[in-house]
Amino acid sequence: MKIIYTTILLAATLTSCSNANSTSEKIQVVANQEISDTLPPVETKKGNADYKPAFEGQTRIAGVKTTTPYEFKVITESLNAPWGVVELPDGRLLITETEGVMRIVDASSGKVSEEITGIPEVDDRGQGGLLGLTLSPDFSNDRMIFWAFTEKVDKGNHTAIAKGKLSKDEKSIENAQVIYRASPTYDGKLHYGGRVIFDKEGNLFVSIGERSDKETRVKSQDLSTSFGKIVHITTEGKPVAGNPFEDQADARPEIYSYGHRNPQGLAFHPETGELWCNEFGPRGGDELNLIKSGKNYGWPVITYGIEYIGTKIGDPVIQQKEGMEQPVYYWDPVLSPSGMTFYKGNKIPEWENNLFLGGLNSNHIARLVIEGNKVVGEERILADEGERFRDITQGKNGELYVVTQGGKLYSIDGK
Ligand SMILES: [Ca+2]
Repeated sequence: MKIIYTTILLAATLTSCSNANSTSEKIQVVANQEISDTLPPVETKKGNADYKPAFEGQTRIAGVKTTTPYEFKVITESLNAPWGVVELPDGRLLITETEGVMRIVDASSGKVSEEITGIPEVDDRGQGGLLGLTLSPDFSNDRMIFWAFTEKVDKGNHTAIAKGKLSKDEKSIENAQVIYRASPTYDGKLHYGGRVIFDKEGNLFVSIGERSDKETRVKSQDLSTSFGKIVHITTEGKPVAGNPFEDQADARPEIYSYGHRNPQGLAFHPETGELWCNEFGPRGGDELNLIKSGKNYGWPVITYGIEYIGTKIGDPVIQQKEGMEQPVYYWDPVLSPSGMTFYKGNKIPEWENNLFLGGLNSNHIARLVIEGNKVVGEERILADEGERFRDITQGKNGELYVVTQGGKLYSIDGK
């Protein structure tokens, strides 16, 4: 095996006290001077379960190391529990904060806007609140924003999708409307899912969690509820024509795939156009899945994880079953994956079409090299920052933007 030399250079430290929004800015440059294609897996800790993967390379794939020099910096650290980030057409960033606030950040100055008003109230207890967001494909003209949130109602709450227009002065959301509500309502504080993205036809995919409890998790297999599902809806919140269960009497017609636990990451592969999804598993069972119409992703019948208290899951305890999809990749110990994006910039050629997933508990960003719908390499990025990485998106100039639970917004780019 070749030897890897990693150098982290502190390239610049800029501090300004003249502006209330400015922060001490550090730019770190990462340069790896030698390459190797046969590194050991990045995960070295013992797994929680001793289950065997369904195929070679389904977990603990060979490590890889980026050789192109790249840099990262903190744009601001004054956000409050951000959950979703998207780039506006002019390069600024629109960010949700879980307590129910959206703000715009100027990536070049680090300036954070006042809170944007007009957003319907959210239930931000536990894992709830204002969650993922996406812009209308025609945002430059219609200024429409779509977002996921936890809506409080009598006797509980549910994941909901709303839309509204960003006012010309950017101070408010106009005519906010809830277009979709996951069903049924449940009195809990966990597992909402909450990512929303547009497909090429202008419809929305939404990830919805199974609300965590033993009595709700089985609903992931029940097509009459939206728990543990990926749903496919129009911008009016209606089921998309051609959805797989539209003709099944006891099934919700918006369902696209089922058997999910708490899916928080959705992204389309830039080359194949296929939909990928990550989900929080139980202890030792985080998954990356390739989503196909009408398929069953197995929770809670099959899983590579165990209960947090250490007991096994399932009766019988199985990890594979006919008619249930295997994850493309799984993690044990877990990553706690949230937002994710495929890289399609040009400054770091070796990252082309790689998948970047924000890890919360793992305190790093996972970079996955994917070939032929299989993971062939894994690297940990920004692992020394000690952050819980919540969402990651790509700007039009190729830079990655990442928000953390602790309130930071990073940019990552080639030198
Ligand atoms: Ca699964």
